[in-house]
Amino acid sequence: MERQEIVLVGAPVEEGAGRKGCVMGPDAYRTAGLAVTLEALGHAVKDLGNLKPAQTGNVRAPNGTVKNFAAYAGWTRVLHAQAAALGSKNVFPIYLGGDHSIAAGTVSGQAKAAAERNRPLFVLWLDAHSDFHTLDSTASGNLHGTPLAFVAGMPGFDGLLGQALAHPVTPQNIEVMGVRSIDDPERALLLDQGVGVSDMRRIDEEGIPAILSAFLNRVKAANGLLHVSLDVDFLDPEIAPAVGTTVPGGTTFREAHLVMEMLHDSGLVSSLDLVELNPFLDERGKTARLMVDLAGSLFGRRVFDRPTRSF
Ligand code: NNH
Ligand code: MN
Ligand code: MN
Ligand code: MN
Repeated sequence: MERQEIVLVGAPVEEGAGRKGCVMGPDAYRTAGLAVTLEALGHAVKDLGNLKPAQTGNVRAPNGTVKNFAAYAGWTRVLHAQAAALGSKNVFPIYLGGDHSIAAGTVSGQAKAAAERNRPLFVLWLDAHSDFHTLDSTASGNLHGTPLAFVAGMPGFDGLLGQALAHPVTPQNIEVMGVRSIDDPERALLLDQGVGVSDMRRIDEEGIPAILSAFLNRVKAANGLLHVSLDVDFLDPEIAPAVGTTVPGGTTFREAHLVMEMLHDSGLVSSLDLVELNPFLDERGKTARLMVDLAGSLFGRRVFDRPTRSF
């Protein structure tokens, strides 16, 4: 990968998660050395600091189950505008969450910018969960369980931006990888919409390379841009405890790095979310450091800078 102009955007959001702490996420990535790690790989890094949510005077929750809907709308609006602006420039944005609800704004904004460049946006959603609830189907009311349905254009979300989503991501251009917890209404909707899902069993049986290269080939053939949304709980809780929704049986250290290394080599990734880090639950910063390390692999860290042979 040639030298990239990387822009860091802090989104200290915790209202979408069921427990507090993700508000500290952006600063934990800074403390863990995200910028210096990327600079050491030869990239330029600019940190825009942390955003604040847009004011949403008269936004009302669509039902009594969803929690903190006005905050979700305020963050989605500011992040959508920021991502649409950054997506039209020759920079690589990294959105520092914050819980996964930030992706409603980041992905929809990147999709708008991609549409304006006549490029389809593909999304790789690395997560223990599929986050494909609508505002009607969520039982927990935790809005971090809904952003992927919003960006895929599912109905009922118009209150978020105050208007219908003009540039949804085509559901068939989404791959959800690493899942091991899907609620029944999500499962039905994912199947109905043709979203690609590689659950942990499929990863066990087929391995990361086969699954990921098939997806990347599709992105390349379509001349697409690729947004990667990395939820901490994609990783096994043994190596990444700092998340409020741990699910056993996640990806290993090497599986996760291999995903990032393959993504780097593809040259197709154009934006990234790092989400759900809850530093309050971390063990001496190990999860924050792992997330930074994974970003390092995405931006070109490798053992050899040229092919090796074994004999
Ligand atoms: N599906 C569950 C819900 O909607 C869990 C979502 N939690 C996540 N998603 N951490 O990544 O409440
Ligand atoms: Mn998630
Ligand atoms: Mn447009
Ligand atoms: Mn998750």
